[in-house]
Amino acid sequence: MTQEQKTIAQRLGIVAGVLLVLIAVVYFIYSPKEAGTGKQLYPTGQKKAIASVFRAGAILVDSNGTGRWEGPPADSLIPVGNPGDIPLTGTWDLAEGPSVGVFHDGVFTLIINGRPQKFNFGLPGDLPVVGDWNGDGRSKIGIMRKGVWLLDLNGNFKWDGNTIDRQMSLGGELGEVPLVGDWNGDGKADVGIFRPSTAIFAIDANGNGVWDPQDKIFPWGMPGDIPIVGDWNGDGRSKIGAFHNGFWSLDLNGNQVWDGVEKDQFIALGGQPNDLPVLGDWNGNGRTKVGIYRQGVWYIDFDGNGTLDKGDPTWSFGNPTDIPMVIAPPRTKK
Ligand SMILES: [Ca+2]
Ligand SMILES: [Ca+2]
Ligand SMILES: [Ca+2]
Ligand SMILES: [Ca+2]
Repeated sequence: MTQEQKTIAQRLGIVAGVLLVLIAVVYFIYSPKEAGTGKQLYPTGQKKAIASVFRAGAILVDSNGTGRWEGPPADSLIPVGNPGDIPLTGTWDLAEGPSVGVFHDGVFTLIINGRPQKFNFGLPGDLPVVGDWNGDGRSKIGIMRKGVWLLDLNGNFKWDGNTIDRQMSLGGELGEVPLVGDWNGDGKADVGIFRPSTAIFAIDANGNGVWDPQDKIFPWGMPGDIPIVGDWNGDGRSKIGAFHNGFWSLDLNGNQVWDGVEKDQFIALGGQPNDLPVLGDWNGNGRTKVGIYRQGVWYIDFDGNGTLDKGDPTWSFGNPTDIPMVIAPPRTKK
């Protein structure tokens, strides 16, 4: 090899090296993970519930969990929905993690891999529900229409008929509130209703998608109460409760009977006219705790001792006309 050939070889080597570095840099910036899945709304590996609000045309998420709005990229602003839509949250895609969406007149618009995707499921006037009906870890959609439920059991966001998906009957009176919870703790979401006119709950307690003698119908709270669902004691089963003018009653032991404050829980928290109840596992210890959304301020019982004290933070996230949403990973079987 002559000196000239050596020099050319060296230069070619340098050029090749530089090209490799450039390719690596370009790959790093535009790697499939970054380009394909979009931004995760909820930090990976977390268990704590975080704040979010629906505002006409957008959902804002406190993605970094600081309890205040810092704007993108620390937090997330997702343009989706219109005034009057019903906001939803769920883990539509396991790799993406907890996400959001809206329902309007039989159309679900869900944010999947960072993009809005529309699914026709149900009709105008239906009430949307979200749950992990088959226990695979992913949230699925469904609707309740005057006591008739259509649940997307196989999770393809389409109604495939009641042999592949699930149709069931529970409730039927006007004004009933659909409820979703894992009443029997098997990792699959079950349904129920609250009838505000008479303060009656009815739940598919054995979670078999059929109303049968093992299910439960029982009085709880007072007419006009707002029904709530959570795992108050962290045993893996969802329980019910009721909120009314700042007073909360929780069926802590999950037997569908009020056993007094020794075994169940009574909480006084909130009570101003426009207070909205918010529920979440604020500290990630496996128990659902209560909180109040008041005109954009979140007063949350962070440590779950049933009272607001100095260990409980106050979050400023949202404005007076926003609808609060709590975002967290789906519960899994214990
Ligand atoms: Ca389906
Ligand atoms: Ca269940
Ligand atoms: Ca049943
Ligand atoms: Ca009880």
